[in-house]
Amino acid sequence: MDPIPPTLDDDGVMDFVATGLVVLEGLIGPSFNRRCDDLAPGNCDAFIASADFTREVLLHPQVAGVARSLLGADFLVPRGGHHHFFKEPHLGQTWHSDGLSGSGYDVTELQCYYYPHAVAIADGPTMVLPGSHCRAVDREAIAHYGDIRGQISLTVPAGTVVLTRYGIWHKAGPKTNDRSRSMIKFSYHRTASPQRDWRHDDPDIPAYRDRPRLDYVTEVESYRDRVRRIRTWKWLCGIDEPGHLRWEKSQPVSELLNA
Ligand SMILES: O=C(O)CCC(=O)C(=O)O
Repeated sequence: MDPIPPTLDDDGVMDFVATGLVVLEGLIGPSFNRRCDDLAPGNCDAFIASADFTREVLLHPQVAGVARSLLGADFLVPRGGHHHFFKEPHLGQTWHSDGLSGSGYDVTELQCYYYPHAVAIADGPTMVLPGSHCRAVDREAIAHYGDIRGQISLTVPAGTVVLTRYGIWHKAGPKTNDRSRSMIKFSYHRTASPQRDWRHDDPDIPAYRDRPRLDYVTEVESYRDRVRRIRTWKWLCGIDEPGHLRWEKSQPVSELLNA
C-alpha cells in the first residue's frame, strides 16, 4: 500500500503545470512554528533531517500529498536545506532561479519554502513569478528585470508551505522593517517514472485543459506556454511514446497512405 495518499486531482496537477506552484497556507501549527524561532541562518541540514521536522513538515499529509501527486511513489524526502533569514531592511534580491529553468518539461524536483512566522509586505516576502518555471533563461539576464506584471509577493500566515517547480523565478522582496523573517527551503525529488497516479476517478487520461494566459504573457508567448504545458502534462501522465509531441494538425504518413 502507498502510505502517502496523493492529494491533487487532474485539475490540481493542471494548475501546477501552468503556474509552477502550490500554496498551502497556515498548515503547520503554532507549537512547531515556534521551534524555528532560534534557528541559525544558513545551512540547516540537521534541523530538516530531524525526526520532528520530518514528521511535522516534510511528511505532513498535505505537504507530502502534493509531493506524492507530482513526484510519484517513493519520492525522495529532503534530508537538508537552507534557512533564508533576514532581519535588517534591504532593497531585495534580484530575480533568479535556482534550477535549470527551461531545460525541459519534466517535473523531477519540487523546491519548497516553509514560513514558520507570518510574513507581511514590510518583512520582505519571497516574490515569485507564476508560469516562469519553464522559460529558457539566462540567470544573469533576469537579474536586470524589475517588477513584472503578475508577480506575487508571498505574504502568508505562519506555518505556510509553498511547493514550486524547480526553476521558478523568485527573489526575496524589499524589506522595510527590522523584524526577523525566516524562510526554510528544501527539495523533494522523483525516483519513479511518471504516470497518472494522482487522484482520479476516470481511467482515461484527459487532454490538458489550458489555464488562462498569465498577466505578463503576450499572444505569441502564450501559444508557446500552451505547448510547454501540454508537453509537461503528457510527461507527467507517462505518455512518452515517439510522436506524442506531434503538432495537433499533423497526421502520420501511414494513415494517409492507407486511407
Ligand atoms: O528568502 C527569500 O525569500 C528567497 C531567498 C532565495 O530563494 C535565495 O536566496 O535563493
